[in-house]
Amino acid sequence: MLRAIYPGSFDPVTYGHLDIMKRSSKIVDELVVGVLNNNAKMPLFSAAERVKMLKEVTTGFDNIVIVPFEGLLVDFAKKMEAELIIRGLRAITDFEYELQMSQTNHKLGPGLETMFLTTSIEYSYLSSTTVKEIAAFGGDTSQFVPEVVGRELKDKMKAKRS
Ligand code: COD
Repeated sequence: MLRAIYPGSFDPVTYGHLDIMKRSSKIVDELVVGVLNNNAKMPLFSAAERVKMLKEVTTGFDNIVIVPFEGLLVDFAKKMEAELIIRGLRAITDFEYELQMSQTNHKLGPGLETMFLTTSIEYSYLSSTTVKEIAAFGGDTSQFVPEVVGRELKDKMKAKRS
């Protein structure tokens, strides 16, 4: 049984993340989407809100589970009995950070491998940061995030303004 972790902030989940989830869930037996719970990163959405959105957008995928985590990724991987970390690569700008992270995780957790899936061309430009900026200025995010996430973004931005 091959269990992998796809870790991230998912603040919020975009179609780019979903594409990586769908593709990697076909490769492994179980995909654990690990949602970082770290307020020091000042996320727009709480971990509970991000988990809720992720659960809604992955209904129908019976081998994807959504689990929040705190602390080191290697400890979470050990706890979940996962042997593989999945990460997405968009552009060369992602590479340096991803390489450093995968090598550090390999040192901290011997035997823990990282597998990279290159972004699908239609999502190569897409990031949660851009989506948040569009939403902050009242723009339409429907091309970038599922409907439920778009609604949550609108509500969050409205609440921030009031
Ligand atoms: N297309 C394809 N892939 C994409 C796209 C897209 N459009 N957008 C994002 N992705 C990929 C990213 O490249 C990444 O692989 C993944 O989706 C998640 O992205 P984010 O931005 O939501 O998540 P990150 O990069 O902020 O996640 C960082 C972690 C939470 C994994 C990291 O901070 C971590 O492991 N923290 C725990 C502490 C720890 O162990 N630190 C030591 C590690 S060296």
